[in-house]
Amino acid sequence: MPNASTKPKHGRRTRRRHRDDPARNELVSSSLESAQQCLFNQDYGTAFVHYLLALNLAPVFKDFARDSFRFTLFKWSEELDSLGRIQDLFSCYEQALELFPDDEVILNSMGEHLFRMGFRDEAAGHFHKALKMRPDFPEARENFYRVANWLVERWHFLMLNDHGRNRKYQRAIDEAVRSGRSTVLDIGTGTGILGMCAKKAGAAHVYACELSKTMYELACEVVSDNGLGGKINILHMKSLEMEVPRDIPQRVSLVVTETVDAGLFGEGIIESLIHAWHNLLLPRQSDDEGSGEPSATGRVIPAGATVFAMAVECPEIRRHHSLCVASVGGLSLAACGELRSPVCCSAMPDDSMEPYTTERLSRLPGGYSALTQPFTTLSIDFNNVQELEGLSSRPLQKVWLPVTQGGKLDALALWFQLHLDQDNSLSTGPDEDTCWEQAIYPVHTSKDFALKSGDKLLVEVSCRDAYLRLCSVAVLRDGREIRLDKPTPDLADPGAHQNPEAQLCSALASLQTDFEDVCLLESAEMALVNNAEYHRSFQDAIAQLFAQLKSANREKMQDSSDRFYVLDVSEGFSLLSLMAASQGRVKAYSSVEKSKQQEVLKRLARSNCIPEESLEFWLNGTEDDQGVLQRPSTEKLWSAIMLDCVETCGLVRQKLMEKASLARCLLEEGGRIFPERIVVHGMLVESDMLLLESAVQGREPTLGFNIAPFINQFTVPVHVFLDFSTLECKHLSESVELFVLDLMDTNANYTSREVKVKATSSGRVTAIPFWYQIYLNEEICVSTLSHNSHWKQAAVVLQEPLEVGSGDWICLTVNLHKSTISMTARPDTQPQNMD
Ligand code: 44T
Repeated sequence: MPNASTKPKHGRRTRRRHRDDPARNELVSSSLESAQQCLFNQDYGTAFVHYLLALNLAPVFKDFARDSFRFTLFKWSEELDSLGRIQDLFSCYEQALELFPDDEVILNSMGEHLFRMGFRDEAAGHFHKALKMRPDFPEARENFYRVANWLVERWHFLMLNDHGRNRKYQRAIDEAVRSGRSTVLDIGTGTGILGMCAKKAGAAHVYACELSKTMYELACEVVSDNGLGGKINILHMKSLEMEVPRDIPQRVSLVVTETVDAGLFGEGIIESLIHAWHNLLLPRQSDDEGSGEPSATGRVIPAGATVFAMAVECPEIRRHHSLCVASVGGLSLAACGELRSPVCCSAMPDDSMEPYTTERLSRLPGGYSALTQPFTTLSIDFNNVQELEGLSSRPLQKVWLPVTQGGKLDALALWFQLHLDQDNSLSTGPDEDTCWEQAIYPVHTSKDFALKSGDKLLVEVSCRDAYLRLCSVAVLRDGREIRLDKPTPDLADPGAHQNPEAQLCSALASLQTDFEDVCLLESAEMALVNNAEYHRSFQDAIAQLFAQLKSANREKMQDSSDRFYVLDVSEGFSLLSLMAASQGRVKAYSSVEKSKQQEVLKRLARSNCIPEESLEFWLNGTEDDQGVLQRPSTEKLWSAIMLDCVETCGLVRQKLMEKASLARCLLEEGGRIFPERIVVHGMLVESDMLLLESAVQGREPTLGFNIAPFINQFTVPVHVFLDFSTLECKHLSESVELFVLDLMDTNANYTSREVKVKATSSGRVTAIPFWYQIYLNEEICVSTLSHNSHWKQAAVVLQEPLEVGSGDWICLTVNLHKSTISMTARPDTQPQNMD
């Protein structure tokens, strides 16, 4: 650590004395010299210490030594990283930033380390600061774009753009403040909007709390820009940690909050409100009852909620959460045990499982059908603390729902109405014109089971560990009960329900045996396993490659010990190595890391008669990333390497091209990389929806407050996880080829390309959705846009919409920088002769 006493204090006198101090000057120059010598000898640790000493003693040399200092820091931190000395690595960066607090390169690099260690928020803060220091710093910009979605989640834009919602909150707050509630706490203030509404309505004291550091800083900026700086006291903390009088001087008469997620309770509103009623709010009933003075009592906006749910059939949900295919790529999956997503709401909650996921039902490709009427699952009064406290101890509620339409029971969907006060409420229902998603509780039943009209579905509703849990338990059909919480509903014992104890024992037993066999896959991995077309394409491409290699090496293949070596470096679960192994005389290496998933592959190998030694796990025992791409053994090279090139979110994987270059060097003669080429396609569209999700729109202030310029700093140019097939938009062109990435020949690659696109309708180009044709070889191609793909699409959202008339030509500049695609669009002024 730099010694504080060696730092120049203040004033000119001190500095002059330093400059004139010969012993000190001597030390500085000898330290700088030693630093350079150590650098030359590649002794980065010692060089770093010398630089720290010299530059702390003589800051005048900082500019002169900046580049060498950075170089030393990066080299030394690489070494510390590879030695696993993470604490030391970060303390070096901290010392470096004490010396160079505004150095964008150091900030960005520290952000990258933080990111790799999983500290996303902190990483993002560093990228953001680096970018503020130098807005044209491309590395920091790309890093920032990758993390901006976590820092400021995209729904903030949707909520601020939802004028109906904003106005209703404003009216409810106005009314409460006008009726005398003049001390207000905004829990989870986000951009500060509800707190500002309270102040504007005339509240005497407004406090706000926010747990996210980025949102807290944003709220502070917004509030002070709106002239409310000293008037709203914003705290960077979770409401549960707040105390009177330590954090706020007095109890408040009004709490306003919108800490609700699609499942209502997922943001912890129940716990927050119980805590608020006990610690932060005035009691609901004043001691002096009947005085008619409301300011002595406490109240919450929203006052309460009513929760609804219904059973749905939805193939899109099904293929993301359950196994829907019996075989893929020539492999029978009969022996794989139970494969399903971790989203599961069982009677016995488990940490590894999320009870629900969220979707906008109206936007799911293929749609959905309601199998029951919506039913009221729960009503809750946020102004009644006893009710809030009683929620988790409420007995399990059993609801028998008449099935109104036959179909597969894929999920229960849940939404709610939020009663802000008596007059204002919001609905998050699937038929509403809102930005809200619904909570989806997938049902993992056997493949062939379907509900029939006239059945009765038994749903159990409970509220445990802060989540609302919905569990489809049984179906009553023709007087017989079919259990759904067992693997094969048809085998259910109709008498079991008569004895609750016996029922519990059998439920426990079935759960225990189940878990032995259950292997969890993320929903995108599940959709990939269900994608028969993807596996068929790989199967065919591998078979063609082996046939080519065999005919090229006829003599070699006569040697019965000779085999093809295949490496699958897919991220997450993948069946590709097993498919390759099933083609015989192959040694296939899989990068699947999780032991449960490896067991599934081994089990499938046995059941598909693939010799055990044909499949190996590549990453077993290798700790670092460097080990991922190597030769199979010193004397062997790969016949095929399968690269996972596109992320589920619709972006090209980071470092794909670097990986491809490395992979090419590890191929035997005639060996291939799969895929060999990726063609990016896109289309011009006009989509207001994409704009609403990307930035606060319009020049009008939000409820009279200036918020947009602050939150819009977190706008990113590429929107991910898009479902292009259900995006509300107007197509303004045909789909066009935008870019080609050649993985077999990097020399063929370029980093920028101009593409001319003809508008087929007139409108405003607001976005360019894009997707990929992944060529495994010349003929076989997989599209990330296909309806059964596990991939979503991405879209470039233009900063400024571009007006086009039908027949106009638009010139797109497409850039690829370190696997990141960016695009700009401008009217093409050159006359076209190919019209
Ligand atoms: N998402 C809705 C959730 N917080 C909305 O840090 C609807 C999602 C959504 N702060 C699509 C559409 C929509 N103390 O900034 C967050 C959070 C903060 C707290 C202090 C606490 N106890 C909490 C709890 C949360 O509150 C803010 C809002 S929470 C979520 C709101 C448009 N996808």
